Amino acid sequence: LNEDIVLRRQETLSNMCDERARMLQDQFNVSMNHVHALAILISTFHHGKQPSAIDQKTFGEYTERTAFERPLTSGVAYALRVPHSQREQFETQHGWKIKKMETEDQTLVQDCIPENLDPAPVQDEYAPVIFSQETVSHIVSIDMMSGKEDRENILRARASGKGVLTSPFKLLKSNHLGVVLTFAVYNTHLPPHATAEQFINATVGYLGASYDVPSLVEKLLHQLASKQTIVVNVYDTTNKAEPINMYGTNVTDTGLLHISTLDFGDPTRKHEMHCRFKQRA
Ligand code: WA2
Repeated sequence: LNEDIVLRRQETLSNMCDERARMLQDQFNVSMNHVHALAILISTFHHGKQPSAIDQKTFGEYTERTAFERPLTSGVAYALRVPHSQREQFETQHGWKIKKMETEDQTLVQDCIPENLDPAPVQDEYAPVIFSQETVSHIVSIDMMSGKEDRENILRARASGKGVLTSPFKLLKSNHLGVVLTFAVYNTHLPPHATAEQFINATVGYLGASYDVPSLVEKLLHQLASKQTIVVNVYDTTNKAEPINMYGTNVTDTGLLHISTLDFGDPTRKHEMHCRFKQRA
C-alpha cells in the first residue's frame, strides 16, 4: 500500500515537472523564432535597402511593440560587424566611439554610462551595438566582441547560420545569471548547408536577445499557482560534472526528485529542470 502511494506521488511529480519543462521550452522556442525573424527583418530593411529603412527610433518602437512575441526575453539588440579598417569612418559617422565591455564584478554605476566607458582596444574587428530595444539601451555603442561569452556566441552564430546560446553569465546591469541568444545577419541569402567560410564571409552583423532567466522563469511558474506544491530548479548541464544553477535556490533535500530535460534549440547546450515536492509524504 505504501509502495502504491510512493508510486502515485512519483507520477504526480513527473507530470507536473514535465508540464512545466514543456511550457518553458515552448515559450523559449516561440521567442527564438521571433528573434530569428528580427534578424531577417534587419537583413531585408537595413542592409537590403538603400537608404536603410531602419534607424534606432524604428527599431526601438518595433521591438517594444512586438515584445509580446518574445516571451522570457528582457531585450533585443543589433550589433554591426565593423572591421578595424572602417572603425574611424564608423565612429565619425555615428558620432560616438566604440566602447569596451566593462566586466569587472564591482563596477560603479556611473562607469556603466556609455560616455564613461573606455574605448575598445584595437582589434581586427568589432561588433558595436547600433540598435536596441529600450530595455537594453545601456549596451548601445559597446563592442559585443569585447565580452567573452558574447564574443564566443557571435563567432559560433556566424559560422553556423543558426541561433546559438551562451552559457549562463551575469548580464550587464542585472544581478542575475542570464543567457544570450544570437543570430548572425548575412548580406546574401545563403542555403542552410552553406560552408562555415561562406557564412563568415557573408556576415554583416549580429541580432541578439538576452534572457534574465531567474525573473522570467519565476514569472512563468507563478502563472501556474503550483508554488506551494513543488520546488523547481533549472540547470545548465552542458558540463555534466559542474551543473550551473540558473533558477531556484540550492537544495540538499533527499526526497523524491524528478528531472525533465529541456531543449532550448542549441544542441551544444544541455539544460534540465529538477522538481521536488515541498512537503515530505
Ligand atoms: N545583451 C544584453 N545584456 C548583456 C549582453 C547582451 N548581449 N551581454 C552582456 N549583457 C547584440 O549577440 C549580439 C547581446 C548581444 C547581441
